[in-house]
Amino acid sequence: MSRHVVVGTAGHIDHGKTSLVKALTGIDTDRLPEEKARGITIDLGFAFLEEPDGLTIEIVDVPGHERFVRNMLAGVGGIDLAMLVIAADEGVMPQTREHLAICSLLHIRTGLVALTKTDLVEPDWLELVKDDVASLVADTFLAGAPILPVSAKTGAGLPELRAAIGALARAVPERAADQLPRLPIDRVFTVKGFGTVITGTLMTGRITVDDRVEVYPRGVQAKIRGLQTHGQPVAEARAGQRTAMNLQGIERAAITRGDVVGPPGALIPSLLVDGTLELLEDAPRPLKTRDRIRFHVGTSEIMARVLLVDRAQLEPGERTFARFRLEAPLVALPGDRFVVRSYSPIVTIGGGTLLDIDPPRFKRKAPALLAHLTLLAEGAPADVVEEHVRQVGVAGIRLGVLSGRVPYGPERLRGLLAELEAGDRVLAVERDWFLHHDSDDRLRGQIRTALEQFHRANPLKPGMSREELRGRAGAADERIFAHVLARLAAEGVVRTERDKVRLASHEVHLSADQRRVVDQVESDFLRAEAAPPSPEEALSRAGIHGDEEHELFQLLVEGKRLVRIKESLFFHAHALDSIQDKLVALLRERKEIGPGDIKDLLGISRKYAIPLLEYFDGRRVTMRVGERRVLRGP
Ligand SMILES: Nc1nc2c(ncn2[C@@H]2O[C@H](COP(=O)(O)OP(=O)(O)OP(=O)(O)O)[C@@H](O)[C@H]2O)c(=O)[nH]1
Ligand SMILES: [Mg+2]
Repeated sequence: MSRHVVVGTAGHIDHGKTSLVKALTGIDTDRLPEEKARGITIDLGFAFLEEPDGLTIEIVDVPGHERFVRNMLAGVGGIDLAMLVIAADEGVMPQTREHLAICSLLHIRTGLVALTKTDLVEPDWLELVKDDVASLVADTFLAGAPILPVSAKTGAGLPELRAAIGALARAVPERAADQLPRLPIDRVFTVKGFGTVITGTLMTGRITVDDRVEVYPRGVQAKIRGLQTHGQPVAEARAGQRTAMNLQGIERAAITRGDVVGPPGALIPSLLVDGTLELLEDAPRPLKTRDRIRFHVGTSEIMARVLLVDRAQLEPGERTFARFRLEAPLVALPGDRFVVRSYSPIVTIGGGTLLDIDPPRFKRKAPALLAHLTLLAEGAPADVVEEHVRQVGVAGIRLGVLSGRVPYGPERLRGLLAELEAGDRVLAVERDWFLHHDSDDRLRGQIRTALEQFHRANPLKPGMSREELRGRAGAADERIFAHVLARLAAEGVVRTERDKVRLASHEVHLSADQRRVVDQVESDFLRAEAAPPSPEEALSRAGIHGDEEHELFQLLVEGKRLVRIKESLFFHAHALDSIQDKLVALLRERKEIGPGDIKDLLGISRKYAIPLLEYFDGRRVTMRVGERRVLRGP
C-alpha cells in the first residue's frame, strides 16, 4: 500500500536544513539563483524519499531566515511531522524557538530533532547542547522525541536519522480520504506547451485527472488536465501527496500562493471567521481587540483585525474565543489551525483553531456568541451540525453551504443529517435543504398567530392572502413557507384555496342584519340579470354605504355568487350562466353576431354588452372576427 507522509524542516538560518535534506535525498531544494548566490533558503523547497515498503516521505524544506517566516508558514501548514534542525555548534537560536512555536500552534503531532554539524563540535559540547534541546522541547509535542546527532558533511548519523523518520512516518495516522479534496497552493508557474501549473500538498481527499475544480477565493473554475507527483504523471493524487496540477482554462496571473483548489462550490471564501485564540507565553505584549495582525492558514497570509469575544485584552499564555475581520477573503474549514503574527514587529505571537467560517451575525460580546462558539469547539459532530442548522433560522441551510462550514466530508455530513432528521431535530425541506425543528415550530406558530389575528380582525373574510401571510411569518423563503404550509394543511390545521389561507376552524358568522344585507344585494344582482347595478347602488339599496371592497360585498365575490367582469362590473353567477346559454343558442342559429345583436338579445345597453362579449371571448366561448363574434369550436 502506498502512503504519503509529509515531513517539514524547521530551524534557525544556516543550521544546515537544506544540506541535511540533500544528504538524505540527493535533492538540492535551493533552486532559485538568489538562493544559490546567497547560500540561504528563501522559498520552500521540495524533496522526497521512497521507502521499500511503499512509504513515500515527502519533504518540505523551509527557510530559516527571520524575514522569510511567512514562506516557512506556507510550507509547514500541510506537514505531518516536523524535523527540527539545530546546528550543534550554535545550539538553540531565535528561529529555532519561533519555528518550534509555529509547529506547536499548528498542532503538528510528532517529529524529531536533528542535531547537525556534529563534525564541528567536541563530544562534551554535544552533550550540553543535547540537554539544552531536551529542555527546550520538554513542554512541546517534541517532548521525549529522538534527538539525533548527524553531520551532512561526514554522513555520520544519517542512516539512524532516516530510520527514525521512517518509523515516525509509519505511525502517522492516515489522512482523511473521505473529505473534500483541498489543496492550498504553494507555487504557480507556467510550463511551455502546458499552461498553468500549481503545486501544493493535497491536504485531504483525492483528485483525478479531468476533475473540474475551483480555485478559491477567486471563484474561477478549471479542469485538471494533468497531475504529477515528483515529476511523474499520475491519474490520481491522494491526501498527503505533493501534487503538481496542470489546470486548463485558467491564467497563471489569476492564481497566487495562498489560493486553494477544491471542488466547485464547496468552500466558502469569508471575510469573517471565528476561532479559538491562544497567545504564546513569550509573546512580547498582550493582544488587544482591534489589533491588526497577520493571519496564516494553509499557505495564505492575510491581514486581519482581531476582535476578542469576551475581553478587551489577551495576556501572554492566555486563550479565548476571537473573531477575525480579514482584509481579503480567507478560504479554510473549521478545524484548521492557524498562526497569528503581530503586524510590527513581525513575530509569531499565537494561533488557534478555526471554529466558524462566515459566522452568523452575532453581536461580538453577546453571551449567545460565546455559547455558540463553545458548542462548536466542544460539541459532538451531530451537535455542531445541528447548531449550524439552528443558527440560520427560518431561512434553512443548503447542504452545499453547510459542507463549507463543517470539517466533515460529504458522506459523514449526510450521515449526521440523517441522524438529526431521525431524531426530529432537523427536517429536510427539499433533498438538500435543511430546517431546524425549532425554526419549523417558530414558523408554524407565526402562521397560526397571523391567521388567528386575521380572522379576529376580519371575521367576514374567508381567508388571508398567502403572500400577506408569508410576510407576517417573517417573510420566509417561498419554498420553506410552502413546505410548512403544506404540512399544516395535511395535518388539517389550515385550509388553502387558491391564494387564500384560513385556519380550518374558521367559519364566517353573520349577524341577522348582515345576513339580510348580503341576501338583498345578491337578489338585486340576480333580478337585474344582464343589467346589474353597481356595487355602490346595490349596497345603498340594502341600506349600507360602501363599494365592492365592502366585506359583505366581498363575501359574495369570494363565495363566487358574484363574478367580476371588469373593474366594478359584477354579474350574478346564475345570470352569467343563462346569458351564456342564450348567447350560444343565438350563435348556433346565426353563426355570427355583432354587438347590436347581443343588445337586442338581452335588452341591454352597450355599457353591458361590450364587457360581456369580451368576457365570453376571454372564457373562450366566443371568438372575435373583426367587429363580429363567432362560436369558438370545442
Ligand atoms: N561542517 C558542516 N557544515 C555544514 C553541515 N550542514 C550544513 N553545513 C553548512 O552550513 C551552511 C548552511 O547550510 P544550509 O543547509 O544552507 O542551512 P539552512 O538551514 O538550509 O539555511 P537556511 O535555509 O537559509 O535557513 C552551509 O555552508 C553548509 O555547507 C554539516 O553537517 N557540517
Ligand atoms: Mg535552507
